[in-house]
Amino acid sequence: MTSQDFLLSDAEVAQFIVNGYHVVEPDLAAGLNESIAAQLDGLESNPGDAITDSIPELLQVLEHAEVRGVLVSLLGPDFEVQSHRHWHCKPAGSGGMQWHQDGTNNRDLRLNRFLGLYYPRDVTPDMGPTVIVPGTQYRNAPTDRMATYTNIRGQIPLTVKAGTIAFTHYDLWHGTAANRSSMPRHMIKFLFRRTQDNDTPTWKHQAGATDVPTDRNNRDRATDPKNILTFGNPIGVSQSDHYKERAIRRQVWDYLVGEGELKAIDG
Ligand SMILES: O=C(O)CCC(=O)C(=O)O
Repeated sequence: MTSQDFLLSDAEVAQFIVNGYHVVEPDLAAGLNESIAAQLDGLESNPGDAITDSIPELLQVLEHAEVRGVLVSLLGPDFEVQSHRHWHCKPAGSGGMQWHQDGTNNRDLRLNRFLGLYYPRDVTPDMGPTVIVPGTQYRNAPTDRMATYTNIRGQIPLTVKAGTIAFTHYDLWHGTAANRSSMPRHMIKFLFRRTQDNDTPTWKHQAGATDVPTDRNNRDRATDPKNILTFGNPIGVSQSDHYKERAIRRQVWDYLVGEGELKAIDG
């Protein structure tokens, strides 16, 4: 199968715009996850960006057609795999990591950069899963304030099967739970970047996909992009916040389909 077979649907792109993440479990070569996990177990220090030189098999994950299908869908065919990548090892017994957004936030509606978090070993609830808060990607919060937040409604621990890759919007709020198990938890973080604006959708787009009636009776069960973009509310924000989010989502969608001008996010 090629990456074309794995392009996202309109509904999946809309879900990414609303929730800020998309999870895949590609059918990786037999033994690949086990081999990578064993090599990570054996590393004595963190090679930083050179993790793919230390473990070249990691490149097979990036080259998988399903991974490429997601990247082409969301960033276009000329997407770039950035040189920064990092092995996030949570040793057995290590503590959690506070809520944060990465780096200097993008605040960019072009959906031009996001993360791919690859887990070569099963992550159970006690192994220090990454915890994400869907729908927070358009909200800037001062990191020192965010760090004081505790249980945020709607948070999702990424308890995943070996070989899972979670693609997360660059500005999605996230943290890590403590590892209370006796196993190290491994995650390799990759960064991907758009290099070209879209002038046409780069996923499995159906013309007229958003020309459907608004369906207020099925808000939580929407399966078409228009109603997903309109009614999705992963963390149950209030009506006025939801109204603002909807406007942002429509701008992102219009940008991705190659129409519409981006306005200032806080306008
Ligand atoms: O180790 C993790 O689960 C998350 C790491 C993290 O928060 C980050 O890379 O910014």
